[in-house]
Amino acid sequence: MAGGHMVQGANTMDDCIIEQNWDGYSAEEHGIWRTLFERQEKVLKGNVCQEYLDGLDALGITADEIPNFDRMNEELSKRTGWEVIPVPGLIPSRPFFDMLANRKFPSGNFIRKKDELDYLEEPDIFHDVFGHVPLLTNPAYADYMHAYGKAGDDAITHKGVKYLARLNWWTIEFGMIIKDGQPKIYGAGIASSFAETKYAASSPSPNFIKFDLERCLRTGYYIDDLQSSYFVIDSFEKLFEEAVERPFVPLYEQFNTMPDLNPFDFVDSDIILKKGDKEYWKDFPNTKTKLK
Ligand code: HBI
Ligand code: FE
Repeated sequence: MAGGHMVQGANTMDDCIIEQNWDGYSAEEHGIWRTLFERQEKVLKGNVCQEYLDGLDALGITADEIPNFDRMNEELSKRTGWEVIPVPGLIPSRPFFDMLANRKFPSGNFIRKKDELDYLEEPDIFHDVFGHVPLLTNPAYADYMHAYGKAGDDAITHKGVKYLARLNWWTIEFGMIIKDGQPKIYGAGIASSFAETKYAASSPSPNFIKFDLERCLRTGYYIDDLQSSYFVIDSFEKLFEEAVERPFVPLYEQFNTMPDLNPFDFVDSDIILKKGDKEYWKDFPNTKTKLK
């Protein structure tokens, strides 16, 4: 998730970490979790990758209540060494990357209000835990997230955060994976969003383009609307291999001298898996924000 205000002035991991205070959640807040969970469970069925569902199961994440991080981490750390750490919201890039580089996933400890079920600025516990955490039980995806975090330090030093944020967007947030010839959901921004799940799963509008690392590093995105294109990986193992097989810094230096790409117009190197009819985007640019 991007957008929203950062935790001001925090620069080390410890500055950003707070208590989850699980006992402090009200019945109403557990009720909002249940509403969101049951709504997503219905629309994700048949449209999300099996690895995601296996993760929900493995961690005992259900509609019944907001997950308790200590309990969830006992199982998660046994499987892939990851643990979920409560933070108050978006945190600055440096502690964000440092946490991922230490297999710590920062999750908001708050849940959205009833009147903001469908869009909120800051990643809340439903976006972070329901969206991101289940796949951290999958070893290949967990290794990818770790490699992604470790790339952060160089990105900050070499003006590459903009590119890493795009890679985050097109994989961790809005990535799709091919299963039996069909694109299935794995990105947290889709899995935790009612509208985007239905749209990615069944709208004729979006393009589906084969994942390519350089294409994703160079392709900007809009934070305030559904995607016009999705990038589709073959497997989490291949995504991890692409992320670690060569250094990113030379790519940042090369891309800094080249124009950004956008998610609407194809480029020659694109392997198009499915060309959308762009119906949803016919009056582009209908977005209020600029390409990031
Ligand atoms: N902070 N809590 C939180 N969650 C995020 O996903 C996050 C963040 N800070 C920075 C950030 N993401 C992005 O800038 C990175 O993806 C580059
Ligand atoms: Fe997110």
